[in-house]
Amino acid sequence: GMRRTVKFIKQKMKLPVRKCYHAAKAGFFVILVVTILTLFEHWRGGKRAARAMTSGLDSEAAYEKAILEDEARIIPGLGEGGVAAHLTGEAQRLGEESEKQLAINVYLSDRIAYNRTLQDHRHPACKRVVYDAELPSASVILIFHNEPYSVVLRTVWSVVNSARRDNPWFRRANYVERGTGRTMTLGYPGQDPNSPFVYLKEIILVDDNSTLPELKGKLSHYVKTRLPPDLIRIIRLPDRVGLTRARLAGARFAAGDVLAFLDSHCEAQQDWLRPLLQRTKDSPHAVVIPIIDVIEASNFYYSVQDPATFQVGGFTFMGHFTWIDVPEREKKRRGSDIAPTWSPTMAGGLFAINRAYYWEIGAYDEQMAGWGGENLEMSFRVWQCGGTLETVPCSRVGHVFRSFHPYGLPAHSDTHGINTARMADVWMDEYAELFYLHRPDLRESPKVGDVTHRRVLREKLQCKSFQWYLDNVYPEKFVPVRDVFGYGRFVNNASGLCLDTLQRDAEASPLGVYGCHKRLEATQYLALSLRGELRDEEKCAEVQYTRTKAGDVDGDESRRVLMVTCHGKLHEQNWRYLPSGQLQHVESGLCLRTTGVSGSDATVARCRSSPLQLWTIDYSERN
Ligand code: LR7
Ligand code: MN
Repeated sequence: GMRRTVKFIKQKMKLPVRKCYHAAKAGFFVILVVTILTLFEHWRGGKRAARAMTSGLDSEAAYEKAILEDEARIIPGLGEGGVAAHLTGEAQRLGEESEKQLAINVYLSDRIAYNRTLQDHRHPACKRVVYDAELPSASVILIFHNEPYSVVLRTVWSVVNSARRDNPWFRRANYVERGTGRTMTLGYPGQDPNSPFVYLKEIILVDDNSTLPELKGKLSHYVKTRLPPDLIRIIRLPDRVGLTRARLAGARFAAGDVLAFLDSHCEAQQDWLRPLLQRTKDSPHAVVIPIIDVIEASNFYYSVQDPATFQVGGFTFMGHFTWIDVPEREKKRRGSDIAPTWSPTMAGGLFAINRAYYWEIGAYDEQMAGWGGENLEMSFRVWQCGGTLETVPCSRVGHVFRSFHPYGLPAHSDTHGINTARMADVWMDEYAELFYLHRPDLRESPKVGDVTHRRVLREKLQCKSFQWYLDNVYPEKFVPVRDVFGYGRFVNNASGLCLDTLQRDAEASPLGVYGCHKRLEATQYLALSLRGELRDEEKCAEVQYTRTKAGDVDGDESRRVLMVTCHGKLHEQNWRYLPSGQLQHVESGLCLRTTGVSGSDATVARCRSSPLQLWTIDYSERN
């Protein structure tokens, strides 16, 4: 150290030893000071950088300012109670503009209170239901990709407000436990009785890699400063994974006894959670669905026609979810208008399930990307593997139905088709063919990927067949290879043309004829049902006619045949196949014919022996 330095100075500067000591000391002092100053600067700079990185004071202030501006925009009372909200003049125009772009009137949404109240639309009998004081805890999971900011917040607020302990409807709750007679405090086991919330463990927001900036720091800041502490968690996914995997991410994170999923453009009605929790407690293998009400995308009207009637889920072999009326047999079985009602399928976005059961029954097929398919997959799986799917009528949640996807989906990939093919390959057995009839391009396609692990799951859970599902869960479903006298192509003897829906999908479109396809295809896949309908999956051929005073069919030539949604009551949708090969419309007595021109409409006319009236059904014909 010092000694060597002194020696060095002595040699270089040729100074006496004592002076060298002084010089060395001074030098060390300078170096020390400089070092301290440098370290201090470094520390300050580091602090500054760290602050910038964690979106420090500056941006927090900017978020706060932006949120205050948002709040100033809200028009008190607008849309309150769930009534339709309207703006006028320029504001109305801007609203319509935003709806054209985003499928929701976002301009209007930004001006409706995020925590607006809703009128109670529940069936009156729901108010008299007594629930257990102690129920499972719920993790409510909301997933979003580029959803409108104010719409997401309204969803969150409705969940928060419906779980507040000071809500009057909780006062009617059962403080004396059924069975034991113990006096209970509302909540889930282990919950702090002083918590302002009951049954709600957490709300998990899963951001499926949104790109809208307001859904990032500003949303986090809003949650931190305006919503109750320690209740809401935001998971930011580093990649866009699609809705199935976004829900999986939320579920992996959740700690509640029950997972309750919602889309991020919903408003929950009061006391929507308890009926769902009670049912999953009573029947842990029940996957439960609220009644899904319509919130209108253009004016946020929370619309309910009749609280006593609601629909349950059906499906088409094309792989789409449909709404169907509650079947008569089910109305008898459930026993009451507000009892849990079996549903053959679910729409997919709004449901609750016991968390352990969710994993046990196979969660989701994590190879489903984008949008679509997961809803029918889960529906069939739950039923075939021993669970039930039930609408719980005392739970109602509104959902904004949009006319298009405002967000982009993975480029050029038809995720609905691919996901549905994956579903069909695992769950539909031989009926998968009815899907591939609509999507021959996906048959054996590499796009669909490997489904072995899902087949293993099906094996492991010893799930029942799709045939069992059709026979027992959804016997009303028209199955075009089962409930028929004959099905396939209806080939005209004279012209060789086939009956064809000509891809006219609108209600009451005329049925036509077209050159027969080599392979059976969806537009030429028609059936003569055992009850006597000439139909495809959803629509039945019908003839509209009048009679003269004498009882004859008025002007009996060349009436068009229209494809109208089957009503199951026959009447003008009733046909019979005569031994001659003619197809006779029963009520009018007229026979189906064609002029023999490809692409023309099929018609009915007085029955006569003409090969233009003779038809061969080219697949099966039962006797
Ligand atoms: O890549 C995506 N990542 C996402 O996180 C795409 C979407 N999402 C989010 C999106 O922000 C939204 O919150 O996923 C949620 C559902 O997407 P929507 O609202 O565009 O779907 P949808 O309401 O049109 O479609 C219905 O069918 C879908 C099939 O995959 C899902 O199951 C939806 O949840 C489902 N919605 C409902 O069940 C609500 C009732 C509608 C009906 C009928
Ligand atoms: Mn939706």
